[in-house]
Amino acid sequence: MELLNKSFDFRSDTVTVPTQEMREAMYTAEVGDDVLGEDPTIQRLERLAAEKVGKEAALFVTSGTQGNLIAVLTHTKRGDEVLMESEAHIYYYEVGGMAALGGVIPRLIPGSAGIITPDALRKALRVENIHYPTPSLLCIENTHNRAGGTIWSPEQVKAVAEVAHERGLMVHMDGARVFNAAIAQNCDVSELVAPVDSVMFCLSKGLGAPVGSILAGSKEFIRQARKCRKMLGGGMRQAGVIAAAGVVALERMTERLVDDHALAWKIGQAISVIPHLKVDLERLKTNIVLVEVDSAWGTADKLVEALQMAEVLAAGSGPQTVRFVTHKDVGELDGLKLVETLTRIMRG
Ligand code: TLP
Repeated sequence: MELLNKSFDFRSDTVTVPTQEMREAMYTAEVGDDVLGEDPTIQRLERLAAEKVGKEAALFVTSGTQGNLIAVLTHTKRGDEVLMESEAHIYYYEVGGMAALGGVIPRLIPGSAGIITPDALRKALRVENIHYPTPSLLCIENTHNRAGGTIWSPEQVKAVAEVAHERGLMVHMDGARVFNAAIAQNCDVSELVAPVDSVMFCLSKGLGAPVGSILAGSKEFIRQARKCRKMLGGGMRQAGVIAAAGVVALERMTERLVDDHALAWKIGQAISVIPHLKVDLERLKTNIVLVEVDSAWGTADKLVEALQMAEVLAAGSGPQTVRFVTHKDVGELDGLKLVETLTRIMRG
């Protein structure tokens, strides 16, 4: 698709482009062969990332999808059962990688706003029986994408992790937007991920880096994950040129996520009074605004197309759901343009 005007691009925070500071850091980055363990910029990023999330070690990976896949492959063996919420990104949007490449079977637990309760997890964990696959991993998602950027609190994470650990499962957090989750509830990201064995987070979403994600966990887990990344073709040689932007993302871009949340809230409130559109403001805690389109008016696709004609880009998230994501490359004026355009379309 030809990009009409990048200022009105609400499809995702993945569309953010690197800042000037990132570009300069990339230009001057010291590099080496990372497969041989010789890229100083990647080493710096991995140390910084591990420190930020309070884990022993971290690994720079190509994408969130690769980070999640490596976590599943490292924590499980073929035939194992992996538990997750029914609308989990790992299940919904990652091309079935865990089944195709890991040979594991997903077991879906219905959640509320993307959150699984300890009771629901207990019920899903069956008592050992010769007929059943062996459950070995629980994946949770914070923030939860398809639920609308909803957040797990540190207590909620701790409660399900305790149940999983009691039953001998490992716990992985798909924390693509975990810095959004932390800042939205004013807690430290390390507190939020302390109960989990591994966490993946993306540098290339709200934090604005052009490429890359981080997988963090214990030293031994990361040693195995590094080997797995190599197997998947993710050994990236002089990738310090992109890791340099990741360092800037972690040092400079986490605090500004509050601006994305404030803008999303403003947009959500304004949309909630437009005819034929509904927004669940209770759920709107971070940078994802989910909007339900009244079927009497039409479908989500119809609305996305009408917006596109007016140079506003959004994404469908279901037959009647449109998603608007705020990020560093959209501001108040873009939000205003979005709301005005929606008002005109729905009234027209
Ligand atoms: N999500 C993308 C699309 O894949 C839908 C988006 O635009 O929101 N976990 C979560 C929770 C994610 O939201 C995403 C990306 C990923 C993992 C995968 O990250 P990438 O795109 O880097 O592979």
